[in-house]
Amino acid sequence: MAARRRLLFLPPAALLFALSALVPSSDAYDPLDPGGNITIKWDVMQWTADGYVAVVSLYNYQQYRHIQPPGWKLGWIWAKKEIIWSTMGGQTTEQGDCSRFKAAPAPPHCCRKDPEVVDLLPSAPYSARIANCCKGGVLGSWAQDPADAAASFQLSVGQAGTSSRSVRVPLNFTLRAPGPGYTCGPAKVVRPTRFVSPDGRRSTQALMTWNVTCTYSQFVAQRSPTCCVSLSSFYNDTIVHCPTCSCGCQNTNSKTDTCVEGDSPYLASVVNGDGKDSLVPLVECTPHMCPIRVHWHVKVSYRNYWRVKITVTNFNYRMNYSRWNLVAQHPNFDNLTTIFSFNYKALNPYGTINDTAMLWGIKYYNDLLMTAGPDGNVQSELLFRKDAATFTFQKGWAFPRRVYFNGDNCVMPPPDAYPWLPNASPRLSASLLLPNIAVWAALVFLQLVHA
Ligand SMILES: *[C@@H]1O[C@H](CO)[C@@H](O)[C@H](O)[C@H]1NC(C)=O
Ligand SMILES: *[C@@H]1O[C@H](CO)[C@@H](O)[C@H](O)[C@H]1NC(C)=O
Ligand SMILES: *[C@@H]1O[C@H](CO)[C@@H](O)[C@H](O)[C@H]1NC(C)=O
Ligand SMILES: *[C@@H]1O[C@H](CO)[C@@H](O)[C@H](O)[C@H]1NC(C)=O
Ligand SMILES: *[C@@H]1O[C@H](CO)[C@@H](O)[C@H](O)[C@H]1NC(C)=O
Ligand SMILES: *[C@@H]1O[C@H](CO)[C@@H](O)[C@H](O)[C@H]1NC(C)=O
Ligand SMILES: CC(=O)N[C@H]1CO[C@H](CO)[C@@H](O)[C@@H]1O
Repeated sequence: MAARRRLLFLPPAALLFALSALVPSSDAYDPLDPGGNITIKWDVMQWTADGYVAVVSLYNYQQYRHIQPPGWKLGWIWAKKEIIWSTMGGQTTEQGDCSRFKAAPAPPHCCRKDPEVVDLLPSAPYSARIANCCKGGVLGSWAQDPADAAASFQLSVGQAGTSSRSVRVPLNFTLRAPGPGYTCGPAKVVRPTRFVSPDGRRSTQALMTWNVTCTYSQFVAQRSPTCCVSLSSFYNDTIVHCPTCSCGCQNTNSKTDTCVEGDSPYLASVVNGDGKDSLVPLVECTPHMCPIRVHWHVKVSYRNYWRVKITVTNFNYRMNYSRWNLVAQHPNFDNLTTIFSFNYKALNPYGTINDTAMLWGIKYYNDLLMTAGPDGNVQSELLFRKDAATFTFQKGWAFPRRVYFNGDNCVMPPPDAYPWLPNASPRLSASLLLPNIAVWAALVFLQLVHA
């Protein structure tokens, strides 16, 4: 009964999405950003006495998924016995065992079979930099920060042979951001890149280029959800809270392990204590236990317009979300008229329906979502033009179909819990429809019997 009511209540599009969300998938396909990937490009720039110098670049082609501090880590496995003599703009996390190079004038930078490179910090000295480096591993998203969506470092690789015929592309690339989530394909040798000088008067060419494509999946990240959605409206006093245990449950035995009470006298010591720099969220105790809550409030209905207020609240004591972003899907985004205090970009992955919007903070104003507490929220209002053919407050139409925060899908309340219009309850429509279904089924049955 409950399941049927839920299905009747869903609009067809939402039903499809709800069904697709039920099927766990390990592939990294994101319907709102179908082409999203991070491409890693190796350009072999010159041969050296025993190897080559390569510039490695990361391009974040994802519309709304960025990499926050402490940044990306790129690893691979050498195909032969390569070593890294030196780096610029990045460094490996470990040197490894370089004892077989005792005779070398300077020890190699890294002798591991499986090196892992991190970006240098913005404070890196000039002599260690190359173009596009040294952002502390932060990579902007394509829609939000296209100018900051690329990063590069340079490697001087030894023992790889001295001609293109003996170079072997590295294997098994891994990209961590810095945790799991990305899966990288094999390196593919592509046409060497051409570089045009700034004045456009000369072009140079890499000797060899190979590309690797990495895609993200929340499933691979094996993360519990990180955000949830709550709803309210002017036409119904009920606030529909985030579903209980959206992102985890409070462990009643040892509360301090999983969350802290906002008014706890130990708050400061817990926040600054062990694990201060940990990536594991330390959240305020709530029934939903999510680090982030997105609240969608249907605020006013005018004659030709209607207004929504969005509030994003941070419950995580350990994280300032810099350059946060939100993706929301609602059929009325094709007639968004005004948006206050957030940036907006229509995402139109399929070229026709633009019912999906990306929202993010205005630089230096609200692009930093502060840690849990009185300042830990950002807000905006959206004004939509009513389209007489589709607009309705019934059946939860005014609420979003799905919401992402920083690229992760947020847990929505079940559709049959959405605030109802007075005198237009889903129970009513269900009870009106059910007898019809029963009558129809009886007719079909009778026809079968009589045939
Ligand atoms: C990666 O993204 C770029 C830009 O959207 C796209 O052109 C390319 O086809 C994508 N690569 C793969 C393997 O999906
Ligand atoms: C590289 O990955 C493949 C397939 O995932 C695996 O079979 C192989 O053992 C890996 N190679 C190394 C050296 O780890
Ligand atoms: C390789 O990656 C670069 C950088 O993203 C891109 O411009 C180029 O088109 C890619 N080449 C192929 C064949 O995918
Ligand atoms: C968050 O940002 C504020 C102001 O920039 C800073 O004082 C605070 O230490 C930061 N907190 C964390 C956990 O990074
Ligand atoms: C819908 O998409 C089209 C094409 O991408 C764009 O020109 C238009 O501004 C979008 N509409 C709104 C309200 O953003
Ligand atoms: C408001 O919506 C809730 C469901 O979220 C429902 O239980 C309640 O009856 C509604 N109130 C009115 C006045 O319709
Ligand atoms: C009421 C109204 O203006 N509706 C418009 C919403 O947007 C679509 C597509 O942009 C138009 O065709 C409608 O006229």
